[in-house]
Amino acid sequence: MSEDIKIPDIGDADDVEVVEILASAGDEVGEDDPILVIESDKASMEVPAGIAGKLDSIEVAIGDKVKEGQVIAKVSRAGTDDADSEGDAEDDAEQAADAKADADDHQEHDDQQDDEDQQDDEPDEEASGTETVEVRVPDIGEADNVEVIEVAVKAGDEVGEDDLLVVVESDKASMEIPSTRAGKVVEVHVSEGSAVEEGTLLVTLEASGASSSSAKSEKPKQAEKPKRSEKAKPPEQPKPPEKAERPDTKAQSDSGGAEVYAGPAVRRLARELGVDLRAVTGSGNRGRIVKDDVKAHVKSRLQAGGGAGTAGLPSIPEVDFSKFGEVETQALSRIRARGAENLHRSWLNLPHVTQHDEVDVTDLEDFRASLKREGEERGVKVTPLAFIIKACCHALKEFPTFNASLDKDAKNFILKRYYHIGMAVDTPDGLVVPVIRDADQKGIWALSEEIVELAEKARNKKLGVSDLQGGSFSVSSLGPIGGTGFTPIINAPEVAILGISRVTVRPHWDGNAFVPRKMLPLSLSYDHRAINGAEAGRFVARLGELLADIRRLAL
Ligand code: CAO
Repeated sequence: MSEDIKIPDIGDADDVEVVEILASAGDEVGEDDPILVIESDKASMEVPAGIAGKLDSIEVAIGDKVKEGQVIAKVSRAGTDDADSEGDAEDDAEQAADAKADADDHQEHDDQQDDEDQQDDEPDEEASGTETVEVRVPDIGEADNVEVIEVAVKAGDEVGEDDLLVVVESDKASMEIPSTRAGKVVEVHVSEGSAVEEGTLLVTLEASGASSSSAKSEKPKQAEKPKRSEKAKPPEQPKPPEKAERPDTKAQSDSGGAEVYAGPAVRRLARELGVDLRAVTGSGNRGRIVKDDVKAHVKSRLQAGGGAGTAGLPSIPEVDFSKFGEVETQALSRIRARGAENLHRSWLNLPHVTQHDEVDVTDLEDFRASLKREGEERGVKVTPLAFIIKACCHALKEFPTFNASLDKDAKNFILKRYYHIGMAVDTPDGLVVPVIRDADQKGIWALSEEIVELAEKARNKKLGVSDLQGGSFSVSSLGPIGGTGFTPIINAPEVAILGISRVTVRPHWDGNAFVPRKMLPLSLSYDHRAINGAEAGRFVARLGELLADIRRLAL
């Protein structure tokens, strides 16, 4: 049986706006899970389910005006039968009676408080000149320990009546604390992150238009008299929802001045993600920032990739190089620009480590030389690369996590049962990485043919999309060019790449004498989230064994 979720006691407000809906029909909710966010001109508040169970329906829409007791959703209580429901109904009735009694008590108390305030405030109305006014945390209705999340003023600032001074936030609500008088800020007593409670001194003001020179003595719940004259709650308290129409929002940040219009859940999300809400464009009602805006902001900053200053990185200063000599501006080719984006993304997202080693390929090179005549007859040039790719396939079968990707949350390996090896090719337009499919099933002749074929296609811009997709591991050979080692960047979402440098002849101690051996430098870069150092060391050592004695490739 469905039960109603209702708007709880929200102070003396009777018409507040639904600004965000956080759950939908079918959702399983816990007692404390927020269902929606309501907001008045001064405060926003998450409304929790209050009943754990499955939501049957949401009865309000964004923009609706709601008041205490209004049904906002229907829920089927988790793990109850009808008998329980009856019991619950009785409990509810009792609770409702208690709540009403509480509310009456509060009203009485509030009325008394108002009378006191009225008296306290009377001398102020007669005053003229300047007066020192202390603005304190008002009755915040729930938690006695809330956090200051924004300080909108500093000493020396001139503020108007109702200008925002400080925003405080608890687990469930954020509240703007405005200045109750126009004047000059003498001292700010809190900073962002300060824990405060009812009565904590926030700001001292030199208020204009009053003559008393001594600091106004403050009692908790007493501050300056507002313009309103009707009797209700102590007027100095920033109100919980009071009226639905939201006038100009002045949630200014301490350093900016740009307006921030967002609820507690959004502010919390922004803080968790390190997002400055002043930079976020709100898509909600009247420009209110909603969670999706924060997420879209983060996404666009990440997608900006190479853009200066992204993701909180310090930006590289723009320099006018023409001050130092003649310059020419040349656009990056499309391939180079796309490559730059991919490389940057991989470099930023994957913790790269590179394992260097040297492999004795003397026997491999002798064997390769022996194939020269046959190769000429076949019209195929055999380079070390074909053997290296073959050896990689063997090693990848023995070390499956190298032929894998991590899933989005880096919680699972996606192990690939195919061995499609990407091969970095240097072209005049930039680097491309065509893929040799099922390289493990191909012999040295077939691999050699395909290496030449793909390199030619790459240089003649003849590669199709399918030639560039599906790689599970990559090899980047700078052997023909030179070098003793380098740090290749992983072709994400792959988790490893093997860099090859130039073979050189080196003296090797064979136990009796130094003998000349051909040594091939290997540089394996790996994603340290997926692969640890010992595994990388073993993988490279195994590659060394296979390349040092290529008969093992036949085993
Ligand atoms: N050490 C010494 N000589 C080597 C060698 C090595 N590790 N690897 C290849 N060579 C030799 C070849 O045997 C060949 O010599 P011969 O003509 O005398 O037989 C010569 O160098 C040229 O080889 P190649 O370039 O024609 O063929 P390849 O199979 O070695 O490489 C390809 C093909 C496409 C990978 C390569 O041409 C290429 O573009 N490499 C650049 C890749 C790159 O830019 N990587 C950096 C990316 S950043 O991570």
